[in-house]
Amino acid sequence: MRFDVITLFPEVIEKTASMGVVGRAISSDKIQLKTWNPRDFTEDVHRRVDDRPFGGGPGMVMKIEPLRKTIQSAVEFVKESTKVIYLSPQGRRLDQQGVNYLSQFSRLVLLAGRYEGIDERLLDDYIDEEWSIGDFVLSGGELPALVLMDAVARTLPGVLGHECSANEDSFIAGLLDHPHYTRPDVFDGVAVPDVLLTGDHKKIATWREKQALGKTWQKRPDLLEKIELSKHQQSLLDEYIQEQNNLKS
Ligand code: 4G3
Repeated sequence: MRFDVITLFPEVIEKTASMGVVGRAISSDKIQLKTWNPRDFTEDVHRRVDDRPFGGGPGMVMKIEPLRKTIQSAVEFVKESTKVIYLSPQGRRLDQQGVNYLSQFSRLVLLAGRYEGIDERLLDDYIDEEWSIGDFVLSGGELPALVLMDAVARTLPGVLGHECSANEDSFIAGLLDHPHYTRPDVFDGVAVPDVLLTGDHKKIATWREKQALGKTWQKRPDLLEKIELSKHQQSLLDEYIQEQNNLKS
């Protein structure tokens, strides 16, 4: 999969994307990444990329012409069809379902805005989709672009070490993740759950599913309303709730 990121801060994108899971995906050519700086598409001596908003008020707006040229150059750089995505608080809220949707495209151009955003006419004519990583405002779209790239990259075949680990993770099945433990087997007097030391993989899988259901019920009950539990899952959750009640009384 190919990402082209349009940004006034290409180093932020390149440095961050060079590390960890995404960095390895780039090194092994499972992901291609190129950054595009609108400042390189200015023609005035001052290389201006911002301008004052019509109607007045505080803050600046990204200049329309350098951005249009940057988007067009990025889109035309490879023949492959592409979706042009703008990261903004006004966009569709990104969740794992949205991530899976975006991962079907072989190429995404991500526009990371600065200042108060971009001219509305660019949005209408040059942007295919507007996405948000959450209901808060940041000083730029770079972190949202990195968040989107990371989440999409993890869904691509061969990007995670363990082929199936993306699917077992939080949210993929619509549930929160189960708890994790590592050595030592007793820490601050608290022992690891016995079942995890039995080596009985079937029992461990059942325990983990029950924990995932229980943690979701405790911390994010809204997620349970969105999915249909199997009979088996419902009885695991019932057991979990019963055990919680027993602990309390
Ligand atoms: C456009 C995205 C871009 C308009 C970008 C601010 C948060 C998100 C920006 C605007 C951003 C998000 C840049 N902040 N929630 N800042 O995904 O008002």
